[in-house]
Amino acid sequence: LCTFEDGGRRCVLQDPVAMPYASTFLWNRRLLLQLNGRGYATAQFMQPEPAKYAHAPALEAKTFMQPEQPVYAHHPGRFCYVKDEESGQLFSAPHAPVNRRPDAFRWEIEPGGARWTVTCDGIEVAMSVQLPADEPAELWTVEVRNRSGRERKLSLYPYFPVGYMSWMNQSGVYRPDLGAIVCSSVTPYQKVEDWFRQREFLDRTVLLHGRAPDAWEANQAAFEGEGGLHAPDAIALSERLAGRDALYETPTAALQYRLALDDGASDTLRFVFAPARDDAHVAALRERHLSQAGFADATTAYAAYLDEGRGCLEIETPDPWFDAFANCWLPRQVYYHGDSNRLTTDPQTRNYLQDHMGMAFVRPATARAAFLHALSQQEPSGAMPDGILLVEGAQLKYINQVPHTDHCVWLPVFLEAYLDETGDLALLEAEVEDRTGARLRVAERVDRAMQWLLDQRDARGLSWIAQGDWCDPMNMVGWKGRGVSGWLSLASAHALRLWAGMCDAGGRQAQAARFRDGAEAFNAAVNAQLWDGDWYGRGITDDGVTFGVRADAEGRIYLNPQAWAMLGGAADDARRSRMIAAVEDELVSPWGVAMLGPPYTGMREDVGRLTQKFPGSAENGAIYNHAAAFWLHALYAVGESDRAWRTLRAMLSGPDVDDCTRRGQLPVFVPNYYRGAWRLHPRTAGRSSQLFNTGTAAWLYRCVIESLFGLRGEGAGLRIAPQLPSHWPRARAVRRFRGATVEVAIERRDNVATMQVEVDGEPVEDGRIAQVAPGRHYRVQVWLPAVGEAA
Ligand code: CEZ
Repeated sequence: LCTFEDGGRRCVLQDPVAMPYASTFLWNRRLLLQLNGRGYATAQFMQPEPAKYAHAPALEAKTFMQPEQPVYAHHPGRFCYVKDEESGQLFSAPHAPVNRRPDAFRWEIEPGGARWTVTCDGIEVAMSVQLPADEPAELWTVEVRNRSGRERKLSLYPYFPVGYMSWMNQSGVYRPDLGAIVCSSVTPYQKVEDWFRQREFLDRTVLLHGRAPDAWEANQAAFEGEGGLHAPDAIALSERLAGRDALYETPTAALQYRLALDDGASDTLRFVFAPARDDAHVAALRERHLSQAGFADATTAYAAYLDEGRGCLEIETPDPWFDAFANCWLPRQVYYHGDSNRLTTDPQTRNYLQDHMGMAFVRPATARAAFLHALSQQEPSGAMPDGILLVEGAQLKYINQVPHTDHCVWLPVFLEAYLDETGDLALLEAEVEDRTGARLRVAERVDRAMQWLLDQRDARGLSWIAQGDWCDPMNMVGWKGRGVSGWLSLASAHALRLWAGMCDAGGRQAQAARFRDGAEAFNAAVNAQLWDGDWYGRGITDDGVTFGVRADAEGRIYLNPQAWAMLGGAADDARRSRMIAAVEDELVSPWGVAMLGPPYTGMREDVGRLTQKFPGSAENGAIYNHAAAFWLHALYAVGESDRAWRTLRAMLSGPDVDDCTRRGQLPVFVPNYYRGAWRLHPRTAGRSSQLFNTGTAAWLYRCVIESLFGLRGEGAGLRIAPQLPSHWPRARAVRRFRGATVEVAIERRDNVATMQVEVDGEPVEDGRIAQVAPGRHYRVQVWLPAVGEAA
């Protein structure tokens, strides 16, 4: 059903219906394109806010990429109909809209593109897409080959629906002078000031062709007629598309090529599908891209772009799917987040800092710049804003207008990873000017942020939650100003302890002591107020009700407080084992660890919007991978390697076919959630959100590098302490670290009581390369105790 090829760099799905929503995504800095195997697509581009150029027939959400997007016949997509001129038989590639069962189907997903090869009645159609490195445009190739053993007369109809563009003004027309179907619109607006922003918009959607077609259609209704998309009248009832325009009617872009192919003969067509501003822009698109050389240039440029984000680790383990994911797809997803900032102009501060925590392992200079940029938007109070504005004129929108109180936590969390990876202590001394003109060193700014966390405590010593913390939709625990977050109190303790450690290292003992005391106070408060016997409660509402505790029928246990109590030192050994046991009992499923349980089945007004989400979806008890990744990180922190491995591997589908079809997820990205609620809704449990925007990627990559393979920066050196699952007899890795290459072989061996590390043949007592020299190549051998003898 689904396999990896080319050393894991190509993922292939062999069936168009078994995983109908399985998807991949492509991006550049200005365009995001999610494609599913059947050809449906969801895209957005930046101008500078996210905008659409292919629309659904009805209104669609534009705030962020939506989870589990359904598709329907008119869903945007990129298709090619094929008609046998003699028999009238019809099929379409990739699969929709005709949905005819193909004789062969292959969807190949690669880091830089996707390609479908579909065969029906001896006609093979290969459709592929790639992107330019830095321009909103899709470059499509359609190749048709006659493998039927006889001569064939065919019509090929690339069909790129454009959908309902605008209620103010929309139209479509074929422009022979531009070699394109040009669909024009005016982005709707009402406020006069919007016009001056919008007049630069790319309000056209164009389908440019390399070779001139025999016929075309720009009118959606005329194209479909009574036959609908499965057998459009324009194709089924006539020899030629009729060449109609759309005049304040829904436009479309359909072309027709009439081909006579001898047996074995083939033909190749190229197209560009893109938003455009005006004629000159359309002409420039043609000029730049529409040739074999233009496409080849784009391939090279995009490959170079991807190469900048190739990550710092190559591994070989007994699990080839995991290898493919960790070597290629995971760093790619981390890079996507860090380089595009999820294609928003005001990323949530916590997302921005965590995404760039991941970027520290991929392109540290970008991570550094992002951290400084975030700090330049710190409030004079020390608070961090809800979102970080990335471009001139950007505004805090949507969720960023809702006050959340956790943003400061992510500063030391970022710094820990970044400094371990780079050793760049100079960052702490860099000066950052804020909007008031105040210039402070990074260290002083983080001091202030930590002080802000300390200040935002109630009389019990717990953190106010306002309208949310890490959990976005937990908006009604504290909106009246009294409710507190147990998780945030624990996370603050962790952040303070991390920062205290960095203060120590920088010779700032007084600050270190102050923050360490603060952390202890947080932990003591949580231990006094929120320990529920077997786990920590999630918080206390405005009305003084503790929730996330055994007494709750729904939302009885939340994962995050347990994870962060382990990270931040609140839980002693006894509590830790009780918590781990409780998480096993209540939250662990075959698809990973759920974020809370049992899911809420109705609104709880003192918890908020999260309880209204569908049970088992998103924050309401899904296997929310971002939260599971915190848990993973915590498990590694306390040496729970086997449990950690199970948590980690459950984030990834396959290779088991049932697992793949149930999740519907290809192992080419980690989705933000898999459905939970396996007791309430067993039928849908495990199903992927198909949402590739997630803080999971950064944490997962960090855990693989620093914990599973145990190759973590420490001061001027590299600490080597792999935590392989006990059923792995061996594994290998190549780690790029501060300009050096470290080649690692890990093996279990009888008669070894504790881990032993040799560097270039010499035993190293503390498992550490003390001073890593750039340019050097190290050979590391790690011996682990054979299973059962682990010390
Ligand atoms: O967004 C994510 C946020 O981007 O949800 C996480 C949070 O930590 C991230 O910062 C957990 O709450 O509004 C909502 O209800 C949702 O919570 C979304 O905003 C959610 C989506 O999954 C978007 O990716």
